Amino acid sequence: MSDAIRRLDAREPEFLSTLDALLAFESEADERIDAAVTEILRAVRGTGDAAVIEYTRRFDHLDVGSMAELELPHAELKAALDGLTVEQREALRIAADRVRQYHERQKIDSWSYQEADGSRLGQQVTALDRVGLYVPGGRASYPSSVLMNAIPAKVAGVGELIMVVPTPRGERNSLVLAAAAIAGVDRVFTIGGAQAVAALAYGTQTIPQVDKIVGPGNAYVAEAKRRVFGTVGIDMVAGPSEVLIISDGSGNPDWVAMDLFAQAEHDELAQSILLCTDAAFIDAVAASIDRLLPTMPRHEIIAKSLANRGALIRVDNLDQACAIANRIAPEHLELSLAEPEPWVAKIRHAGAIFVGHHSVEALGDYCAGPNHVLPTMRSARFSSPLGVYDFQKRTSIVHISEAGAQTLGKVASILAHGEGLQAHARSAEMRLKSS
Ligand code: HSO
Ligand code: ZN
Repeated sequence: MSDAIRRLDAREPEFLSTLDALLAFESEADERIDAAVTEILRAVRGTGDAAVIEYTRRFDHLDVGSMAELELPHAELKAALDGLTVEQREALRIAADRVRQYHERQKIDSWSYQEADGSRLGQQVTALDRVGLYVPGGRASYPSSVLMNAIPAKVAGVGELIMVVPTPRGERNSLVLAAAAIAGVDRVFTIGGAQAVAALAYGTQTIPQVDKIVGPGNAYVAEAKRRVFGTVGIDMVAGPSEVLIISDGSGNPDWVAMDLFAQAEHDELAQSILLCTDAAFIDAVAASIDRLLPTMPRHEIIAKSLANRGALIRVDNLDQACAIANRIAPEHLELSLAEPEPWVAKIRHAGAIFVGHHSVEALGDYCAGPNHVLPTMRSARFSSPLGVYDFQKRTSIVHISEAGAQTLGKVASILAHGEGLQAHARSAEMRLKSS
């Protein structure tokens, strides 16, 4: 029997505490990271371009004389796109179009309503002026994530979208640059790390200050984003990726095993869990894992991830599975069920729900249309997928008529006196026609 992944039984008394321990994930507070980020933020704030150039030389082994050399002209993005195979270019285009169509529907519009006395109240929606998009270098540099972050920003109408991506020793990822071209990114700088976050947050002589920074990054980037929050907005600080599959045993065990692998191959800390009502099917999935794992190029990462944080869990029935799913609040939930539709509404907490045997997470990761930037670490209890609304903001509009000022003036005056705020009371009372 497979020892690649732990087996649990939800009917055992210790189950919930075992589950909670498995879910717990602490991003370790590292004092060295704190100290390094403090220094980098201070230096970039102080000397701008010069500090960014120096850190880029030190950390990315890229030696340039001026910041202008770290900006990629549009022609280079276009060249990256032209250099792809026809299939790659077409696949990126289809994915981008589908993501755009989906996100178009998320746009919120301004609204207002008029009251009987002629007063008008409303909400005016505007896009952010300027947004920074961080794209990591190295293993987790995903062109699909460029699309998922950049397209909602563009759909919202963000004025200028500035991407930063480290290119250690000048090595560029042409799929990432091509995705930036397709998504309509306005400017690209080949810088990374905490220094790139600082440059976007504070602005330098060359890099304009942005209003919000989105996109994933390593521990230094995450810490830098946390620290500049307030000066600029940030998106969520994401944890390792997670999938939870609920099965009634009606699926193909190889498919389920591969879906668990797809999450596990992201990261040794990624989490892949199966909840299943059918003991024989769990055995079949375990056998599929054992057979398929050695065939995977990333088998080492997958094996570590499954051993660290994975589980095959036997449940009594689908109601119990849904209750456990809501406790886990997973980033991705697959309903691998013969009749999945009735169960969708029973899931209250999940970043995205994939309904039925053909709705596999990998499609959502690339091209179904919804965003793949989703709440992790149980934050689906209180937050939502990245969307157009993250790049729009709202302003309240108050237009009170003379008649409205009479009725509201009296109400405000009473409440202001109650709070001991005389100027508030007087400024409301002054609008009252003396009666
Ligand atoms: N599953 C990841 C997104 C991704 N997968 C990018 C492949 N590329 C987090 O939702
Ligand atoms: Zn993925």
